[in-house]
Amino acid sequence: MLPLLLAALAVAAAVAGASRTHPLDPLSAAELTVVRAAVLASPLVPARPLTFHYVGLDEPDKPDVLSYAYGGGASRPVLPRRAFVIARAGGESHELRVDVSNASAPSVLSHAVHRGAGFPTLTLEEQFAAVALPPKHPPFVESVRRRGVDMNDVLCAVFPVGWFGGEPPQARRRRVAKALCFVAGATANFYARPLEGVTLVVDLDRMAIVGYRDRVTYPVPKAEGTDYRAGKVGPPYTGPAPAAGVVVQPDGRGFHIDGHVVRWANWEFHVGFDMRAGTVISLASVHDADADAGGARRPVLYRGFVSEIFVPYMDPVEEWYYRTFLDAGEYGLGLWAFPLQPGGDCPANAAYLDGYYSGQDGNPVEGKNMICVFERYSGDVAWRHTEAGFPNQLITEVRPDVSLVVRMVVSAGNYDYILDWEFKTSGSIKLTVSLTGLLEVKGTAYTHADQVEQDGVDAHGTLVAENTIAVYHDHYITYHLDLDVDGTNNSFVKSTVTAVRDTGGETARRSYWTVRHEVAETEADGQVDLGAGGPPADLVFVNQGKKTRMGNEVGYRVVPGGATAASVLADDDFPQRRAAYCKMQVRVTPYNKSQKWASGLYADQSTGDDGLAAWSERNRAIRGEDIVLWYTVGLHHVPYQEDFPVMPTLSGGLELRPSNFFERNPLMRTNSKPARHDQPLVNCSCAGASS
Ligand SMILES: *[C@@H]1O[C@H](CO)[C@@H](O)[C@H](O)[C@H]1NC(C)=O
Ligand SMILES: *[C@@H]1O[C@H](CO)[C@@H](O)[C@H](O)[C@H]1NC(C)=O
Ligand SMILES: *[C@@H]1O[C@H](CO)[C@@H](O)[C@H](O)[C@H]1NC(C)=O
Ligand SMILES: *[C@@H]1O[C@H](CO)[C@@H](O)[C@H](O)[C@H]1NC(C)=O
Ligand SMILES: [Cu+2]
Repeated sequence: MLPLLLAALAVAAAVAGASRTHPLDPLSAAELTVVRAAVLASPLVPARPLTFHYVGLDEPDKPDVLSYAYGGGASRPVLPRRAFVIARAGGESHELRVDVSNASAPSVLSHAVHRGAGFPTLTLEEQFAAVALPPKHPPFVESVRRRGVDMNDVLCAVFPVGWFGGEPPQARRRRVAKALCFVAGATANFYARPLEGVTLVVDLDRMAIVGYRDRVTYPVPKAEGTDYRAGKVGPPYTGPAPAAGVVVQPDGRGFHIDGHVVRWANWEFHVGFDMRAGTVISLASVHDADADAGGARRPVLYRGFVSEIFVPYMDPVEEWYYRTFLDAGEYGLGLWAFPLQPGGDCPANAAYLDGYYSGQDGNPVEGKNMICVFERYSGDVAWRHTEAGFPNQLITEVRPDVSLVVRMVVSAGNYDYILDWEFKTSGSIKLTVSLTGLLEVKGTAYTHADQVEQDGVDAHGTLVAENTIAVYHDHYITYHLDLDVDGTNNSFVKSTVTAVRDTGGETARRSYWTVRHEVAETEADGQVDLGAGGPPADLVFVNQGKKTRMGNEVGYRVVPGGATAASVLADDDFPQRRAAYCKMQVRVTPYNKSQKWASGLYADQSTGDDGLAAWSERNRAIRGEDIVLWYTVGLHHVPYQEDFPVMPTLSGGLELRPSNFFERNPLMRTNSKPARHDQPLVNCSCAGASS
């Protein structure tokens, strides 16, 4: 009895000790432990075994959080600490809300059984269990033997099956996934060596193989030339090696982290961690030195996170048609984030945050160094001017562009996504996603592109190595960005550049352009296809109740940062129905605390009936409301040989840029120090460069 009691006391102390807990802090290890105990003790879900598929913060209602964050001073309300849980038991998905405000008396506030389509995120543990099955499956053993492969070299991975029609009662549908296998052998890059043609189907609830196919046999691509580990890649190119980078901050870091709150220059924001979304940025606000209040904190973003990453492959053949991944909903971005490597993933001046999530058994799992925060200076200029107009005098003013980056890396199987939030003293927030990692490749008999051409077939990809086709695919990274520009009452304005013909004028000019402003009334007006080839427009979130001293409505605009592909799949194609939102890069919806996941709460085997596209079809009013921006960064990925065996980073993103938000350029008053040239910060032997 004693050890148990002590453990309970320790948990209570840990929760009580966190009296400084911010209402948006992710659930701590101690809180996750209390959630687990409360769910297992609840008579509402008696069936066993019970597995935890999602445990996350059920954040307090937005008005309460806003008054906590901006209400000021000692009158901060004490807000409840609650968890939202999705658990599987008895073949059903259970939703529970658990209050853990008092660790010694947690209470289950609500319970519901999910009756609609779709299943929760796959746990890591069940994926490990599933990939252990094939080597014990006699037909698979035979397939491996027939290909002359040693079973000890075989590794498998779990692939969600998607949804391809059929309308049986959703609750009766089996929770299945496919297992595909690869050959490691002499390489770490087993994804480059598929056992093409072999597909296993695993029932995840029964943890048994329920389907097996060995349809076609292609040679397993060779291991040579596929490894990416240092020492396995052959000699480096000749020529001078790039010097190792250095970061020197003689006065130390410029930012402060207090719990999960980061303060830097004119910015303040909260960094959270979620097993599905990964990094969550909340309550981002800028201190405005020019504001009437003098240094007032002005809200910009209430909550922002990656809501979904949709990756459909473009080969309709039996082994590939279903590969239409929803990485956040099916796999979990936080679950597949791994410790960042200091000096490589993040520079030497970075600080790190850990993340805790629930394992399948509900026990907390610590993820070390999940998120890094660092100041970046890459030699760029924030603003400058040289004035040569004065006789005998040259005025030059220049400020270095130092920004603050919050980074996470998600390695969902073969791919790696580097997800950056960059805060700039100009008031901008830049969001960047960089793709790297290993391509998903298909085994083939082809060894040269001429053979493909002679056969006159669509290879559905690029031959990147002998017997290896890198299949065409897309990446759609959808951000949920709840902008609150100087408050929650915002409108979405399209400011369109409009050409005007002017022939009867006083001068010889015949045309010019001007800007027409159009306020979006409903969700239909809030949809923008950036690739539609219409006239260029600025997309601005404004607060129509707040004006600058000049009388302009304060705003933030959305600046696409390249990568604006939209899905070209047919509207009635099943993967497209599940991710229908990918036809428009920009959508605006009214805020609803429950509408977080673009692909729906239950993404695995979802049918698209509960996602962003379905919600915005209600065409609700969005003018003068609390509204949310959904922005999809899209890339059609045609692989090239340089993407093999590991892909150099390819980036896209967007910028949220102040637009009549400040009275003038806020950089004038930021406290950024130019590098001192009397004391060089880096040791550079320039004489050596000519040798
Ligand atoms: C927490 O719950 C315990 C057990 O019910 C109770 O004795 C205690 O007063 C509660 N603490 C608070 C702060 O409500
Ligand atoms: C939102 O702002 C508009 C413009 O200032 C105003 O007319 C409207 O009443 C506001 N709505 C709410 C709910 O405050
Ligand atoms: C909020 O979203 C949920 C989930 O989509 C929906 O059931 C609910 O009706 C929405 N609430 C409002 C007020 O629209
Ligand atoms: C630069 O070189 C000087 C002289 O060799 C040395 O004292 C100093 O520590 C070096 N500074 C850095 C940042 O490496
Ligand atoms: Cu790709």
